Amino acid sequence: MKHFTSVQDIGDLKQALEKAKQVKEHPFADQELGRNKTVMLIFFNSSLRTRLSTQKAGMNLGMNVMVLDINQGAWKLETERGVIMDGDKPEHILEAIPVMGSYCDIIGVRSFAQFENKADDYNEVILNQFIQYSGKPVFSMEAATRHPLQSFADLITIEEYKMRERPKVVLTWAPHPRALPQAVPNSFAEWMNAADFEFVITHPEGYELDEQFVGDAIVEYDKEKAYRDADFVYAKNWAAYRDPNYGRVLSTDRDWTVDAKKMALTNNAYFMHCLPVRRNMIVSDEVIESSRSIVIPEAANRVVSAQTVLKEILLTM
Ligand code: AN0
Ligand code: CP
Repeated sequence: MKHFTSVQDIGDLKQALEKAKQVKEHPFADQELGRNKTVMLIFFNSSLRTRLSTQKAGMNLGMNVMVLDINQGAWKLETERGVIMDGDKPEHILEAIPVMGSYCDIIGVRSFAQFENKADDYNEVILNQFIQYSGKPVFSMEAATRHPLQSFADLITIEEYKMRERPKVVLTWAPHPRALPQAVPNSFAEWMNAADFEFVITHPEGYELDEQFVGDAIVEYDKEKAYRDADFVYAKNWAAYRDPNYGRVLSTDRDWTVDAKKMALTNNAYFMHCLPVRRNMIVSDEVIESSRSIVIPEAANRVVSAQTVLKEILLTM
């Protein structure tokens, strides 16, 4: 694997899951593989899980790990070519990227959708500049349109907990006060479609996702109907995708909060969320604290997904 930005880069999913299982069972088996190799984690946005789990994954592989928060201590970066740089940004990303690439062997990038220009977001302008100009393998730690390390961890978790071969997985929109990217739901949909589960997406009118990610999923606007017989309920907020509302909050209707009443419609479903989660907006205290909530093992599997991906990149270097 050269770069890791979407489900397509991981290859056969069954094999990837088998590799992840090996990594989880023997986390220190590949300490030699990463020796004297440096992974650099670059954050344009906040993070708890991605930052720590990817560092841990690198350490488990014997790698050196460097972390840079662009907005805390680095120079503010200009990202557009051709601008006269007389404003508040002292450095251009076109120099910063190859410089950072010269200090490491693998680069991880977190760069959320900015909701300023839909085309820039959906063309992954920032992530692709890293791929083009760093000269190093690049992996996404949540870019504008996808969060593949999260989705891979989600898939690993579902495989661990599922009681039938083809479980019913429901992705439900849930309310949130601020505009959040579509990366997590886009990516989750992409991975669930690839895994060929019974996959249903439910959201209020106006929250339709990009069709390239929805794929063959069933979109059910009646949330009670969607919840029925679900084995997994995966909650996430996202801002509107469709024009003219791209990046806007259209609803904060708490009728969509995941609560015990809706969970009672399911096949005793497990509750999942990528975290961080706002309690009693996205999910009630009762549901997230229940024995069916698997958000902590889901987050723990972020080490496994990151380590599996880093290992695959190291193996092809
Ligand atoms: C981010 C998002 O919704 O994309 C990161 C989730 C992993 N969440 C927030 O900004 C709260
Ligand atoms: N789930 C996830 O990516 O969390 P962080 O934003 O804390 O990294």
